[in-house]
Amino acid sequence: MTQFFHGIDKVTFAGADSTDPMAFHHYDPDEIVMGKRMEDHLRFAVAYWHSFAWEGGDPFGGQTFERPWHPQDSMERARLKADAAFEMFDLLNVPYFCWHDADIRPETGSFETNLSTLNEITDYFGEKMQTTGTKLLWGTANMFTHRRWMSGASTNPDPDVFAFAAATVKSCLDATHKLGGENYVLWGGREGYETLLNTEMGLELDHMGRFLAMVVEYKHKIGFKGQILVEPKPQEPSKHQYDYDAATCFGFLQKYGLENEVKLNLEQGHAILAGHSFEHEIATASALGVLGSIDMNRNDYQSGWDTDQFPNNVPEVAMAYYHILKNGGLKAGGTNFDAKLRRQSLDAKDLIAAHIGGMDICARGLKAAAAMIEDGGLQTALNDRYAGWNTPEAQAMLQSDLASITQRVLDAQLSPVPKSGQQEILENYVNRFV
Ligand code: XLS
Ligand code: NI
Ligand code: NI
Repeated sequence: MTQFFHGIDKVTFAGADSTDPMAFHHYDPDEIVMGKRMEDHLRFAVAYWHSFAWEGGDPFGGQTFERPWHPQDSMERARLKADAAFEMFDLLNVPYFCWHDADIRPETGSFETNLSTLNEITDYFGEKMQTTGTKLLWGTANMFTHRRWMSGASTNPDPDVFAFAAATVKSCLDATHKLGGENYVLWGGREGYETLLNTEMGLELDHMGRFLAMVVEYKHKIGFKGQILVEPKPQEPSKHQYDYDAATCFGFLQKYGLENEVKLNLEQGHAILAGHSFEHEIATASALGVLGSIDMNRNDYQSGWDTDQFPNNVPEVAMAYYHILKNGGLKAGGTNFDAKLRRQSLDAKDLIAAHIGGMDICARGLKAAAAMIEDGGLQTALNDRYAGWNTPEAQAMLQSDLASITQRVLDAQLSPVPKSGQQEILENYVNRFV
């Protein structure tokens, strides 16, 4: 046991009636939901960056957290951080984790040194994964913090930065592959622009498309079987980001012929920033066949920032999982808590409690979603609403043309009668489950 988590016991399922703040009340990994263990539905992952690398700063103040592995400038402290991280995965019995290269090794500014420390620390992870059984949901490259990325990574006007980005993603994909990662994520926080006055947008999009194609080519070359995922976000840190939302990303993938190779990692907070609900983004990705994985962290509805908070709203989470279950579940994806503590939450206990809360909220949401699926009320209402499309005339119309359809409207003297959309009735229905 590290000193950091000293005195904190393994978190267990104590049931809904328990008042123990350090126990699960709803998340029981072995509970069967729709024929599958809850753990296998939710596939929880801890985000290394927010939980272990973030130091508690905000735009007005610096570090508030004092961790024994701060400052994060040596391999010795990188290993200490890993010891604490793996201890927490074990305390929470969380099956997965995710990392950026920059979270796990010190930044030296030299590609060569960063590469060797990345390889060294991921070997260390490999040993720990063997003993704890924790798996890697996804790896990714941080191509937004260091000043070299300030004008973009693959969309940078400087080809040397494109090269640096290519080498960086190669190294992170190699490390993800080595650790048996099940996905690889690309989030382009700086792939966008601040002003069109200095931006050649078409060129940048072409470079980003070619870059992603190279990632896919390399994945096949090394035999990486995981999914390649792009994470949409409309802005922050860039004023305008090219991967605005699920629909925009799909259009981009199609333009560059990658829609069958790349799926999406959707984040609730990013959906909110884009002016959508999380279920809108999930349903859009499902409809377009690109639902990959989720980052289950919310924003604050008043501040308008990407505040990365742990989920705390069961009805919202329930509708997200409803659409996920309707799509056949998360498959190779998972539920990653890309969420951080509030900067006043200083203690190790706060970090554990945050994950307990997030996991419990997701468990409640999943169970409510499964109950709605099993009851079938929403599906019956949808079937009724679209029943007209089951008739042979309606199906034939889709194979027909405007002139013949017009003739049928005239011949049959069609006069459509509006029907209620029953929104309130359906909202009341959902309220029975959440
Ligand atoms: C930032 C993103 C980031 C990605 C991984 O807003 O959510 O954390 O998930 O780079
Ligand atoms: Ni985010
Ligand atoms: Ni994210």
